[in-house]
Amino acid sequence: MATTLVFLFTSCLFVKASGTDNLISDEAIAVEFLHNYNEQVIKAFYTGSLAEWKYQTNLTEENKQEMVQADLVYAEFEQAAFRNASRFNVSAFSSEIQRQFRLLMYIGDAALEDKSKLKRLQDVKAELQRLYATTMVCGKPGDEDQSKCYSFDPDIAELFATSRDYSELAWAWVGWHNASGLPLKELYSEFVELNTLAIEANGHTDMLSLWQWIYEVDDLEEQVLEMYDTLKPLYLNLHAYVRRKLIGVYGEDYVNPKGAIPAHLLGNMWAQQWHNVYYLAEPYPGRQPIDITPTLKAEGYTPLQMFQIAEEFFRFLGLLPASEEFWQNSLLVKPDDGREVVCHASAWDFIVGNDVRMKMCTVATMEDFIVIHHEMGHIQYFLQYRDQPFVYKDGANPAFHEAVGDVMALSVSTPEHLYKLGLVDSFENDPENDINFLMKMALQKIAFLPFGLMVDLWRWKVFSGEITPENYNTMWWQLRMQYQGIVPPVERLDEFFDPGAKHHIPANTPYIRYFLSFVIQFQFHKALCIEAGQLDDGKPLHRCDIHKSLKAGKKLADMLKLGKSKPWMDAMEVLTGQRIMDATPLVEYFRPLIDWLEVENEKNGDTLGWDPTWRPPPPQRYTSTGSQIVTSYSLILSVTSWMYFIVQ
Ligand code: X8Z
Ligand code: ZN
Repeated sequence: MATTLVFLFTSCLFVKASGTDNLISDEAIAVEFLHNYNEQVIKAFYTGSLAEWKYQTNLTEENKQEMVQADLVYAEFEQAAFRNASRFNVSAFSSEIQRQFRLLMYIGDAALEDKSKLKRLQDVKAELQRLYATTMVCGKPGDEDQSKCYSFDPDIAELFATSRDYSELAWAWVGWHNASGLPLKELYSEFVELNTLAIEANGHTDMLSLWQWIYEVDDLEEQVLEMYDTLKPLYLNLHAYVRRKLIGVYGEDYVNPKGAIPAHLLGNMWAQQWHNVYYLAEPYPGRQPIDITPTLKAEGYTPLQMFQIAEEFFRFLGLLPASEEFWQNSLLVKPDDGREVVCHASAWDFIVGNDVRMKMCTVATMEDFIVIHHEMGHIQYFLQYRDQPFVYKDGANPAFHEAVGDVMALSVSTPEHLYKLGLVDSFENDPENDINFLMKMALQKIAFLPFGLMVDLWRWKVFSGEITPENYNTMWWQLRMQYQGIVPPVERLDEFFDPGAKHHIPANTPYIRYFLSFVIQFQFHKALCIEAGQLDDGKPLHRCDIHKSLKAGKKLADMLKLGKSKPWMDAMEVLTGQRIMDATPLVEYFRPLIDWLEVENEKNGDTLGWDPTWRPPPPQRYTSTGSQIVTSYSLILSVTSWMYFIVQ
């Protein structure tokens, strides 16, 4: 297959170039070359994507081998494309053709010419994904059968979202971090070495410099740090407020009024979004309901119905319907036929026809309802730019791709919209209900910002060599402490590998895209609300719902259709009239809550920030599995089987 493709690809060019060594300056030949490339890359990409889908939806050794082989075939195709493209002198071509060449000539891992290294890199990547996705946590305290094990989706995720038991949460936190992260450590450092070779072979010094190239800026780190500086006061206020509320549940011994927050108490394994602890942070208890999980469960909503609701929202904006292939080929629930799958939600563009798919182990919760909208945003982008050449079938920048579905969710999450959907039984716009709603949104959006930032601050330092395997974990926790103000429930020294306990590290999915998306989605939201006439009568931004606005839908589609054909500043201008990523609309959206939090924190004498030296005491009941060694700050427990340890 590969040889045929490569031959076709090169022969077409050689006819025109007729054996000369000189670079080709004829733009007409370049256009024909790009045309041929587009025809052929689609087939090669499709074959590779199918193999990857097959593996991620059935993590067997056989499927892994098949995928690695397919990756190598695709790499050969890309190498040939690169070689052929190098025969052109692009400098005199139009900027549009130059852009296509520039994008085509970034070939990722395929730049690694040493075949055995390339194969090893693909093997390591596939194995990292499998190890993470198949992690189980065993030996839950209180379980009669101590050999019973739990996977993250749905068991551990649900425990984290619902438990208020300090020790049980600590068990799940330690169990997950030990079982998922630790076994990846060595493989991850090998991955860093090999991937660095690929980055260098593409002409970049390190990962940050590669990503700056992708974002078409030369000061990405400075830009995001500056952006975070303007948003930090919001986070500090939210942090102080939630910390005080946590003290109300767990007491001052476990949550220190001036300390960082224990990482396992925030309703999410990575403390990245805190909406699951809304119950303790609700500013005005007993007001209008804003959590639809009870309704989804009580009324037995199926994942398919949840997807249909989301898809309808897009269609009612005049956007594209999900394709037949989407409904036929997607995996919307975790298979119960014994297959092991990568459960972390993802959207896939197979490029050929309208073959777009979703892979998600959906459960009936509000969290998943929001994730569905997020993923449907990716699907919509795929469909909108389907007529662009291959190299432009991408977001204007990666953050744009992440923002589309979240923008929809900003409208869908409003109490008024949930009421329209029949998912809450009452709604009333008043200032106290607004503050409750904004608190819920802040726990999703503001709480995320420092995590969204620190993941890649860590990864960039790993790939620049500043962080080495010996201090992977210490540096991870240093950044977690510095930015998020959280502390692990037990000491985590460098023998552990806690970054590996987060999907995007073993999967090597860049993360700064989410930080930026959480900022620009409010820019997009505001622009669409203006277009929908939602803000005309002085309605505040957080109450805007663009539901059924064809004008807003058209404006969004105009931007999405561009794909990556223009620098992101141009795409941003089409939708917002601005050429920068700007945090002002986010601040405007949360303004009533920010003012409320400042007053509240001051009234309670809360100090913003945290003392980085404070550590939580060991959990009262403590447990671990197998021969793992769990180190706590004041107590070292070495366990051989399972242990359910009562300290007091
Ligand atoms: O990974 C995702 C999406 C798929 S692109 C579900 N997100 C990040 C995460 O889960 O860590 C969305 C928000 C951040
Ligand atoms: Zn996404």
